[in-house]
Amino acid sequence: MNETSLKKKLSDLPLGGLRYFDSIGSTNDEALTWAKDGAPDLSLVIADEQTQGRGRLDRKWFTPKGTALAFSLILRPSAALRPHLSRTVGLAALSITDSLQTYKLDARIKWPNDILLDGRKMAGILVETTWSGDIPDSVVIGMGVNVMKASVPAEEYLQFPAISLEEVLGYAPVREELLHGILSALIARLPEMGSNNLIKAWDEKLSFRGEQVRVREGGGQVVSGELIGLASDGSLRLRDEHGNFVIVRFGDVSLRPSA
Ligand code: BT5
Repeated sequence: MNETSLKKKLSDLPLGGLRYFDSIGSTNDEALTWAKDGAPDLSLVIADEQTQGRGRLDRKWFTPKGTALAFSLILRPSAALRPHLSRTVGLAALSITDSLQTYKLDARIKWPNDILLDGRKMAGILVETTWSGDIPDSVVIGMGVNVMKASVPAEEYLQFPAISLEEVLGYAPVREELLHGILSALIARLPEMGSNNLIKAWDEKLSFRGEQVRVREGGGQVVSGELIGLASDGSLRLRDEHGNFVIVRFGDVSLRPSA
């Protein structure tokens, strides 16, 4: 991957700007700084390697050189889009699952931000927002996608099993082409952000529906119940053992071991 080939490959997309790095700490950090410095809508930061890639709650994301996609897209939300920003992670997740249809793969979304193939994590999403007072000024959508086998970290670093596209397909897709597919799918779905179509499509791709799950919330509490689906803002709905509906806004879903 290099800057010239990337620019050529992405030239038909309405990107606001592009910054490419052979190696970087985190593309999300670079994108947040660029956003504060006035990056235009749909500006892209991409790197061939990350040395300080981040997940949620300061967890690490591994991007070994030349093996994966690691990029961050900056959105400048219009006033019409702002009420729907809690759906951004769904937009991002769907852009990956949509683009994988090109490879005839039915990827699933482990709420909120993991993309699964064969029940294992092949991509993760980190959405971060910059604010001007109370108004969201920019949204940075970071995505890490395991393309080659060598992108998958050793098991001791993982809380959940991981996989690469190469392992599933038997070959590694060209990273620039995959990136083009994800970005065009995301841009195509942007007008749906305010509509129920987005929630419906996201809901249809959820993994573990109808199963008994545990969700560890940001604060550490654990909620258990049957996974029902999404609320209209993208929160997760469970039905607990008393038959009550419970809404979870942030957390990690895992299957509940059967007693
Ligand atoms: C995520 O967090 O899954 C969000 C990952 C976002 C990464 C992108 S890469 C471009 C941009 N720049 C950044 O710095 N970040 C974004 P979370 O749900 O918290 O999952 C993190 C967990 O995934 C870690 O604790 C590991 O167990 C596991 N993990 C780390 N690297 C992995 C990989 N390459 N493949 C699969 N699992 C991984």
